[in-house]
Amino acid sequence: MTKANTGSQPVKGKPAKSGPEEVTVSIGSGGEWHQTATGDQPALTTNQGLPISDNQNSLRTNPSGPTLLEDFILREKITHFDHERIPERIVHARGTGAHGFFELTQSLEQYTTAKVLTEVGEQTPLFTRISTVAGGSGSRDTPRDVRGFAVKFYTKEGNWDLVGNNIPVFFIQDAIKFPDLVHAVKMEPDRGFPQAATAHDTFWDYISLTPEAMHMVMWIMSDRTLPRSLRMIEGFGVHSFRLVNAAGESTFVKFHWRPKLGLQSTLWDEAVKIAGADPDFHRRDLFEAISVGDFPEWELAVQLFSQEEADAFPFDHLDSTKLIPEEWVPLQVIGRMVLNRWPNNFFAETEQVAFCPSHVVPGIDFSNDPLLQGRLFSYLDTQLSRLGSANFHQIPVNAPQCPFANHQRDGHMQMAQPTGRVSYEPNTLAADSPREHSEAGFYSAALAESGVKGRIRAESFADHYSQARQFYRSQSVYEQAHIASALVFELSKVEHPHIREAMVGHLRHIEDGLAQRVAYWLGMGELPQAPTTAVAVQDLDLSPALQLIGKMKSTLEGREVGILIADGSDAATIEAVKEAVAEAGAKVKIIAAKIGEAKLADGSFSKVDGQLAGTPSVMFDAVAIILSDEAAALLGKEAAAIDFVRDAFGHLKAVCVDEGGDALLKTAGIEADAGVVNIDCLDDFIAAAKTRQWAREASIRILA
Ligand code: HDD
Repeated sequence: MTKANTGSQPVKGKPAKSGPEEVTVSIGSGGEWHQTATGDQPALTTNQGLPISDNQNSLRTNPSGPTLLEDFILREKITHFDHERIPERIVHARGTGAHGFFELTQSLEQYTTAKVLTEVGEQTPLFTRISTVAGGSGSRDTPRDVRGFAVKFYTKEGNWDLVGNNIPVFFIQDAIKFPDLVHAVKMEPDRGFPQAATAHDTFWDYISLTPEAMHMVMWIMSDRTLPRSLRMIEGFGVHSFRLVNAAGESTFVKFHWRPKLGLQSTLWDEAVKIAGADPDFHRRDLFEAISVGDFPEWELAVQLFSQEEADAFPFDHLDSTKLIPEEWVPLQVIGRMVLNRWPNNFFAETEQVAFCPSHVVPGIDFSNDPLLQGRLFSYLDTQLSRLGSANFHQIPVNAPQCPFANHQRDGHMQMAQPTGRVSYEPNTLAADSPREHSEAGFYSAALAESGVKGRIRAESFADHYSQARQFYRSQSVYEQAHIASALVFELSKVEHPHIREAMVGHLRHIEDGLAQRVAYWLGMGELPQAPTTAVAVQDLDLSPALQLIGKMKSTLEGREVGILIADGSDAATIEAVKEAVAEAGAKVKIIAAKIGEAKLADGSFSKVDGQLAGTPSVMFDAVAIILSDEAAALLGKEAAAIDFVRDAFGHLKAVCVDEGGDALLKTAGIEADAGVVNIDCLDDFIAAAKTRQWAREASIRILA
């Protein structure tokens, strides 16, 4: 055995080596554990490769003496630790990423030369990072917020980054406004709060002075910003991009990601409670799905349109505060994305991945959207300060997976070791050095540009309300009510009455009924004046495709059902629910007040997956309550059990009960409705569990 320091004196000098090679664990003088490497294990070393004999005690002269500056091992370890953090992203700091692939199912050869969009059946590796926007990297997963949806395709022709959001429009029309928008939404600089929230004065002050944001305001106040799972959100490239074909002709394109599992959101109260119960709710969900091989999948769809078609739209296709309704330009599905591998290391990959909208491949080009044009600069710039080096493309998650070569050299943290004396082009001295490629190379779409230089906003960008109105009016009554409640919540947190009034003024252009609702609950006497508009607000045709409820799938796939049990619950009933739920494609968790096992009525035991207080019903899409009469009486006195059923009911979930479950519901004061199903009608429960009980909402919330 390796000599261990088991005595009261610290080891001084080298211990004598003896005995076979095996792991030795011993307690040192400070009471800490030492683990000594065997022949099979690598030695712990410094960054210079020096084996370390003691990783627990620093170098000192005697047991009560000072630590020596000479201790280079201590200094190296602490110095590295002190520098472990890099600046977090100014926005989108909290994100979750995974590897996967894109498979093209329909060629766009007619429109583009990009191989990733023309080679049907090819699988292009990719890395996707989904994020919240406002919160810091340590904030929670479920604030009301836009979700970033960034995909890096490692194509054969270089990296293509499609850096979008789960909302198809944006707050502002010109990138020069972005720093102000972000400063307004982030925590207020004098007080350092609120974290990950828009419900504060500076955000709404800025928004109230930015009428172009009103369309986006409708989206962010809708349940789109409260996703149930990252696997259940859409993604949008937002801007009009260009596809360029072999003849040099270009077509405008908008990119859409559509989740295979359909859209699904939580309710506000649910999202708030999830944040407390599991701040990593979305990250854990994605991690767990990928670990069990239930790979998240999205369709990639495109909207294609010509300049002539764009000219006929009643808005400007270069304005990122506008979308093109699916009913006008239908979506064509061209491929699918599957996320099938969790990163080996969060920091190395998810944190260091660097997306830039300027990363395109031949055949994909930009439009003159002034928001996009500014983004083309911003991302490269931010990566330089965030990752600290112009060589950030050498970090494995950022490196192209196709050959790449140029004459850029040196710089901070250079990893490559180019050989030879030539680092310039053209040259005559290195015949095999990289050259321009006239065929494979990237060409910008050949467009004629002319005009008078100036700080210009196109007149065609002037209509700020018509699409906001179209969005609001296209929603179901429940969704409209949620938008109104969200606005009331947010504006109720605003301390300055003039900001609230300005916002309600804007709402009047969207829908007077909405303005009235919000004004009422904000306790405003009279409706404030609507601001003057540069152009008349139009009544565009409604677009049902903008609804969230309309895009939810009636399914239990990818969902989870919680079964609340206790000692004495009926084994056969539990088994029947488990089977039916599993058959419908959902996961099941057994919840009880006591962790470990529950002894069932027939003497058998059921494993318990979650403790009641730590696994509230907000974690599930539907619940079953299966209890003996005694257990129901006991749990009737337990707040966590009452909350479990009240929240499930209040969050419009299907609830399946046996007699004991029914008794608990009664104790909780719940009046059963069509979504509360007796265990005898298990099929009805499964059908109800596949959706939310929207009709219930009017009985538990004021929707007017
Ligand atoms: Fe941005 C990050 C999406 C406008 C400047 N943005 C960032 C990320 C996403 C978006 C998904 C996170 C990428 C990741 O996971 O690392 N941003 C958008 C969308 C926009 C948009 C869809 C409008 C259509 N962004 C926008 C503008 C600017 C920026 C107008 C600046 C002029 N965005 C940034 C940034 C970030 C960023 C500061 C922060 C971290 C980063 O880039 O890598 O450069």
